Amino acid sequence: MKSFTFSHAITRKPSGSIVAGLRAVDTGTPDLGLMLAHHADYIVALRSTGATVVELDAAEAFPDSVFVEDTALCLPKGAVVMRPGAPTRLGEAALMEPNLRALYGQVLRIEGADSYIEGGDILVTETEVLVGRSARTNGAGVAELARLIAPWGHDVREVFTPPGVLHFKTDCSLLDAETILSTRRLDASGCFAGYRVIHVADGEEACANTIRFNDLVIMPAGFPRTRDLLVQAGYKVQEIGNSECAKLDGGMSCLSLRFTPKP
Ligand code: CIR
Repeated sequence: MKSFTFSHAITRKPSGSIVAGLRAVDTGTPDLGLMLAHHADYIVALRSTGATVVELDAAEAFPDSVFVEDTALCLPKGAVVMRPGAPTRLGEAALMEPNLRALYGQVLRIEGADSYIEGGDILVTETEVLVGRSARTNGAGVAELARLIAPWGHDVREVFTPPGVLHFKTDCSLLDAETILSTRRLDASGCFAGYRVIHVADGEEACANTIRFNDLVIMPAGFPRTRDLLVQAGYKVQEIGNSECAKLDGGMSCLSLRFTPKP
């Protein structure tokens, strides 16, 4: 099975508390109505590929809970519940766990008191699992993940999220088995040696967080030069409005967990 083909996705509806979501820089309060409309478009796009999309209810107690990707890593043989490094997000992982148990035979958990790791820092390719250390993901978290998933046959490679960038995948995405979409600043670190890399257009770094979901590359709207590059490279591109999530440093990958569960 390819690392970009999925039968399922889990999403969570944005809640009214999203206005209190974490952000590096305040660029304005997100508009819940517009975010809900974009979120609905996102789910339509996922479903258009034939996938089953689980829509979880909004969780008011957790302002950032729409960004479900950070709560778990979903692999073919099982799921691993994360330990988010943002204190306000720690409880989101436990909230996600029963939903994964309902779909997967095996669900493990990052448990070390010193281990922190968020799904946004993890890029799964055909051959390896790249994990970027960041302000949210530390060495202990990476090491614990590596121990947990080694028996499932996964090699973890620790890499580094550029300073000032929220997550590793803020700056990159998997486009197909060999190809990564990346900002120049992340690719310059050398972490993608051996892969084919397509750079986002200069000035369009904010669209590096896209997803390949079955036959679609789902990217944020408003980045026409990168969109054209991807179309010319032969990808089927679907643009989704992301203005409100972008105010909270969120993008296309953050909004779903994507997987094919094994019972
Ligand atoms: C946060 O700072 O945690 C949220 N406002 C954004 C999370 C984005 N998630 C992701 O990139 N996987």
